Amino acid sequence: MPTLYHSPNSRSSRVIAQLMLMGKLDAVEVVIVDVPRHDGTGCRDPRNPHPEGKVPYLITDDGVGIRESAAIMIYLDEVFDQPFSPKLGEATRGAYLSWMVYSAGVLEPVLVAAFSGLDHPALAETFRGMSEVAAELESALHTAPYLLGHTLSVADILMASPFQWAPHLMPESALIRDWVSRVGAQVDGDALAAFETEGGKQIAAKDMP
Ligand SMILES: N[C@@H](CCC(=O)N[C@@H](CS)C(=O)NCC(=O)O)C(=O)O
Repeated sequence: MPTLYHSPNSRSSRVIAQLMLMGKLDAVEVVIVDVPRHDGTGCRDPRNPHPEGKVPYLITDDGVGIRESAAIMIYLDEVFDQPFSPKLGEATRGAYLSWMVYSAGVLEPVLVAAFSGLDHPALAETFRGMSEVAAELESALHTAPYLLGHTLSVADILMASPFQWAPHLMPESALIRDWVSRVGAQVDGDALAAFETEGGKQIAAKDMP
């Protein structure tokens, strides 16, 4: 069974959301770990094997460590027969891969620059900015409810997640706002909240195996 290192209300929460959507939360061992938080709480957890103590981190059945949310989400979707991604050879496979890599390679740095107030020509030259991100999302969403068309994919779960956690970073766009709500509504919010609360309690009590 793969092992997922997860900290509640963090970037690994989107992997938990994916597992819940797939009905596979029980097929992965989830280890709750602490991480340092921006507000100064939390700390690096010695039990987390991620080379920098980050989450998410996945150890496969073969003992291989996978880092980066996009890689972990692609891997888990594939391990469980791709319920939320186009199969090899399907027309939307390329768009799916584009969104998964765009999330880590463009969206994340652009969001970090935006909320940190960083403005440097090299950042704009390399990644562009929030207006280009908004234009990219809108061009996919103006004809369909999800990024790949009429069905939810892992790309929606990953790309929408920063805006679910930080709605103030969401571009001013009804198309994007409605898509973020639509994606959020697919996940059982109560079950996810209960899971996160339980994980938070374990960390608070340091009641971790
Ligand atoms: N690009 C990575 C980012 C991982 C990341 O920065 N995770 C945060 C949690 S939201 C973390 O573990 N922070 C603890 C630290 O930086 O030590 C991914 O998406 O997997």
